Amino acid sequence: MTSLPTSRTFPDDFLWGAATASYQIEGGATEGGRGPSIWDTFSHTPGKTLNGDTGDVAADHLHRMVDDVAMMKDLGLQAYRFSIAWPRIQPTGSGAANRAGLDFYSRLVDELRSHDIKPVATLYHWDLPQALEDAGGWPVRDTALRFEDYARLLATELGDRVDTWTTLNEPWCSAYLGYGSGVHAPGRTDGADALAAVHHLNLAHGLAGRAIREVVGDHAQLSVTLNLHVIRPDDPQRPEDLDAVRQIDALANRAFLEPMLDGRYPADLLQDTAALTDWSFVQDGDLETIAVPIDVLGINYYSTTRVRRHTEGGAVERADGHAPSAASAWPAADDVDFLRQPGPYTAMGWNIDPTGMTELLTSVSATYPHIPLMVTENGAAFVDEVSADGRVHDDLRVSYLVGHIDAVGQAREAGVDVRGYFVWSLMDNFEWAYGYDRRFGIVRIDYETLERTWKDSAYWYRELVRTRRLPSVESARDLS
Ligand code: IFM
Repeated sequence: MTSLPTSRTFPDDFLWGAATASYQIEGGATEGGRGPSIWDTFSHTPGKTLNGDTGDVAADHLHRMVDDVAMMKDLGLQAYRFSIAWPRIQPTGSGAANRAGLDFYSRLVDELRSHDIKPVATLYHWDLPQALEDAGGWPVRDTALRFEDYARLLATELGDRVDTWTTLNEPWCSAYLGYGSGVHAPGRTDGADALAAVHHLNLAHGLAGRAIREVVGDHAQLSVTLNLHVIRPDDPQRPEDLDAVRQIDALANRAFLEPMLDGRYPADLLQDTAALTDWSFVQDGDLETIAVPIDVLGINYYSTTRVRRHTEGGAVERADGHAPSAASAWPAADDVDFLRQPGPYTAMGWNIDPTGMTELLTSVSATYPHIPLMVTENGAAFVDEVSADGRVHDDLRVSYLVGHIDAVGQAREAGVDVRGYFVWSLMDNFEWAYGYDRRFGIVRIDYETLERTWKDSAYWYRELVRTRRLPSVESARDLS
């Protein structure tokens, strides 16, 4: 367990929040005119999720929203990052808005604001309307154009009641896990499609960002959230391994950062993937659109990635887990080994390394010093147990948070402009292909009764937000 000194403090204007996503918590999958999304189809397909779990009920947030917001207030949250289910707003992904869907998010935003909690809305956290997937999904351009319409509808309805508009959450996952390895919905496995999806997600970000700006002007912040990878060479002296780092960095990080922030695709990315695609889906003007100015860049960080160039015959090593290192997700990178790294590990099998957080924030800020950063997700799944005293003593999660939030503090000390931190997640939820088996929440959900129980990490987080000083791991058990 990490027992760090508790001297780390954060300034008053540093924003503390918690994050969730629509399909992971809402439930009510067929209510209020919501259409099916790719995750409904995928999770209802036998063998796709652990135990056949689906988001049909999830944490039932759709029906418990008012109480959940009251709980956020009790936690002292200053901001809440949620996502909007596209198929609640446009059941088939295009056309007029569904009033019941708009009303739900409108009530959520008002409820948050009445409790003085800033709404941070993500437009797309993976629940693509199934009708758009049937028409080709993210590998086709039209999906990005439909996303622009959807963004405009929401900006018009919720406008400046939302503090920050985030276009996409982790387009890496949508493209490479959805269309490359197929471990996420829609479960397709074609490297060329995955790369076309990368571009159309980038384009969707640009089109939606421009539409939001047109509607809300400067009355809200514009953002996007990327799960950037901290990639380490197996042998820092081996040129082949350094080149593998370069290649994976291009696919994982620069494929999104450069078009969005520099208005270009990396030349090495185009070369590395030339056998799969000529990138002719990039049309004139796309890159200017994608480079819509943003106010803040959201960064999600969980663990690090270690790679080795696989030069001769012999066994190829593949690390466990679907993200961030499932090798089959990476187009044109069959000769890159993703190595299991030194522990300790979370219940996802992901290595715990807070130094990666500092390294990531520092390196992004060195390349893009003018863009403020926000940690929009960080947290860990562990096997939680309810103790005889009725509490969940999740020391491992508290320890993870202490290490990583301290690492954010170190980046700030080094001059990085990080403006806030959102823990993933407010509550246990549907962890995609892992169903309800992996618990990331600081609040426990009993999936039988849907009762919410604060874990020690929730009390600990409330104390952090209240005092702006990192409480020790040991103190968490005594907080109430
Ligand atoms: O649960 C996910 C979330 O939806 C996106 N970022 C990573 C989390 C943990 O896997």
